[in-house]
Amino acid sequence: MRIGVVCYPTAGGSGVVATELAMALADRGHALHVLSYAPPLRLPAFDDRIRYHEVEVTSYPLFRYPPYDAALASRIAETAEEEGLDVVHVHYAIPHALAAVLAREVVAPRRLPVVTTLHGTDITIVGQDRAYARMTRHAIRASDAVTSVSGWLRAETDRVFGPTREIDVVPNFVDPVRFAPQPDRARRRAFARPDDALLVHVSNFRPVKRAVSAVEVLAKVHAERPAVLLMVGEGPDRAACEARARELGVRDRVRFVGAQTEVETLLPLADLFLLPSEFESFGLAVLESMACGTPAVAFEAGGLPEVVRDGVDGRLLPPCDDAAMARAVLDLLGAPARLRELSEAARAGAVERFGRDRVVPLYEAVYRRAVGGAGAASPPAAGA
Ligand code: GMT
Repeated sequence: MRIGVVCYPTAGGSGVVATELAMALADRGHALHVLSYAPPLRLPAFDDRIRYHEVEVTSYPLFRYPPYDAALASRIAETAEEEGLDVVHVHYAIPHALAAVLAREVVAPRRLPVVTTLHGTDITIVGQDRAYARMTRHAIRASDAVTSVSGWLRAETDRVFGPTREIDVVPNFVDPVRFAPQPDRARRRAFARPDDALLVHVSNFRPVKRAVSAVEVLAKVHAERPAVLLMVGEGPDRAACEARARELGVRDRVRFVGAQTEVETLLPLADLFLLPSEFESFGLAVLESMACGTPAVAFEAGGLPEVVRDGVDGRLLPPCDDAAMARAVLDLLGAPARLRELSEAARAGAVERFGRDRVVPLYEAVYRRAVGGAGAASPPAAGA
């Protein structure tokens, strides 16, 4: 198939899933066209199976807000016509789904089925904002097929917008070859001494991630045994994390390495992954860590219980209980055999349940159905 992929280029999970999916689909023989306003973080620069189409937004003194949605819709329509797209798959509802639905209308009578994947904050935070809610609901209904990354997110979509239509759950996935345990732990010495425990946190440091709590947990752990926290990523709360580390006297124990394109080289070095998010619709960073044999300690919130099985391949604690998280980390660090069991189960579970060869065909099935013409949900009732 000739598949258009629309996503954000930044370090957020939706852009990462979109890019990983594009690479996996190219490996399976499809022709891929990625549309965004900048090259997505993990998009390979030299891969002629995946063409990148930049969305250019022209500014004009009249515009206080340059109309990205219109520019994106134009680019989708143009790419569909020039490249003969069979389907366009948009990641993150706002404004991508709306732009794709508009492009579909523009290219008619040529068919352009729209597949929308809901990732999380497009429903749980931004999509619920009064400014966007009605249009988000409309775009979901008008898409030819809709997927969500967890059962929890599907239920949340129904709760927020009312049951709008059928939504398929297609979970996040991981490439088990790139994301794998590294028996050679020599690189770990760049961050931690042999007697240090090494904890890792990867996120975009948005408030929902509660990244400062990772520093709090590190401080509590380090008070009882030497530990280092590796902070990977960039975002609004990064400076607050650094300030808190200084206040708690553990600044030299927290290593900030910024946004990294190859997190698979860092994740296997750690003993545990800390994810103190208030909630996650899925938790892609956790899955990637598990595939590397680094189990996660997180909260029982959102879709995380669909990824981490408490006591089997990680730990899930009561939401926002940082003290419980620190206790769980100390317990595991103090029981190396138990930690090893969790690590092995995390790797095995990630590969068996969320390996890319298991999940990517589910997207292909959704495309086939959309192309086959199952069609969008019936138009919303007046006033909906
Ligand atoms: O929170 C982020 O990292 C951004 C957000 C996004 O859509 O870019 O991530 C969401 O999508 C990921 C991929 O599907 C999920 O694994 C994350 O759990 C989800 N984030 C939240 O729900 C907070």
